[in-house]
Amino acid sequence: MTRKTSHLRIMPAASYDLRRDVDAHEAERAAVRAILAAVRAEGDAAVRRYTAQFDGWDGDDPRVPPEMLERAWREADPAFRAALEAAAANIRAFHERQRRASWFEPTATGTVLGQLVRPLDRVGVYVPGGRAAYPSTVLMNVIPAQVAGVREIAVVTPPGPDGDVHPGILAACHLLGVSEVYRVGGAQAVAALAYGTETIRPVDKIVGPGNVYVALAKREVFGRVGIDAVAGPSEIVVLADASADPRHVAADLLSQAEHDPLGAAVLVTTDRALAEAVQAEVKRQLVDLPRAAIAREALARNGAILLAGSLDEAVETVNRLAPEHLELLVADPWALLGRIRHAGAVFLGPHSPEPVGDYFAGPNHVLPTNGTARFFSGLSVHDFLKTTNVIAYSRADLLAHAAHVVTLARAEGLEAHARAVLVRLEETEGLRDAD
Ligand code: HSO
Ligand code: ZN
Repeated sequence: MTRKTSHLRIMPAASYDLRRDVDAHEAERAAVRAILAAVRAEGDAAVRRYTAQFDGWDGDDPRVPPEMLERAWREADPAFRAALEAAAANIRAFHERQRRASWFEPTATGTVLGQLVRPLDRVGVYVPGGRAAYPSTVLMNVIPAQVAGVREIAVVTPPGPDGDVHPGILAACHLLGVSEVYRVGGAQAVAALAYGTETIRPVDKIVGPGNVYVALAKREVFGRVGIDAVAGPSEIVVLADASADPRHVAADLLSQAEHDPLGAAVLVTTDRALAEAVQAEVKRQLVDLPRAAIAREALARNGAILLAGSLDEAVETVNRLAPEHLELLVADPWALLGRIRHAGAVFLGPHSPEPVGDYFAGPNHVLPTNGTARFFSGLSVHDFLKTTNVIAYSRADLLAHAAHVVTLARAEGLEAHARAVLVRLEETEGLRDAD
């Protein structure tokens, strides 16, 4: 509307930043707090009221009946079913590699130390509806939980006005054997999962993307339950040299720009000719793109072509941006990989367009956005595991190290701690003088 231009601006690398403000949502935060409090106090009745208000459905049972799940699978296009099955197999195989085993380390002096690795008991997966209703999100959130060994997985997703749910989402649930699916969305879904209602039992952790209300609600309930990293709009940074095909670069930039008007798509290059060719190519490819309006807005707001003076500057820029997705479309991508410090996922070479990772290759597509790849990782099996420390001290070690423990306890003024050790020494003949 106001921004008709499909021009990606060419600018110096140093003048661009990917980070978008995440804390400016005071009005939404107040609304979310009210919803959380109401669901906590009133349970199902409040969930139903908000579902009627926000989704236009006033059904009395939020559970998706088993027949609905089965029908979604049966009536799905066979090609879609086959693609889902193949993708699920790849995603499962990749995540199997991430399993961690409990470990126990016996020492020569008879002590055993270790860690028990255990799955969470019960997890809730939020699957958005509307413009971002993606069956692939079901695969990417549910499969790592299943591989971790989580026994109970509840999916929540907003209904349409008839109480219907996106059939592709239901088909994906059916394929994965998820039978606990609720037609509830927004902050009320997060509240139900965190606090529980008469119908929805509370979970230990809530994962999955969502709009600003969902994201704020997850932050509010964090601590009572676990949450995954709060995902923002999708981002792609392409680092390309003269060897890159401008049509590939443009197509890949648009692949993430079409997600969301707040998405970001950035080319970093040392090659001015490539920069100009990509600029022209993006314009050309936008012409018949069904979601051109969204992509144009994303490019106008957060799109850029960054010219770097050297490959070093290009690499530094990428690390500064810490993008969710990074493509290395350069002559020797493997030579650059060792210098990449911050990115959610890296795609190497001309045959790795980002959507291959979104859907199919196996790695997770739930990745850190908004610069958080500096300290967060993509969703993985580890997000559904936790550890319990194990200490089985031997008599010999207790005797040998008692003095140190007692010293540290007394240094903190904690005499009862000291005595818990000393009482055992007293039981051991001839060791009184140890203290
Ligand atoms: N690129 C998105 C994930 C996605 N793409 C789902 C297509 N469907 C965020 O990484
Ligand atoms: Zn995508």
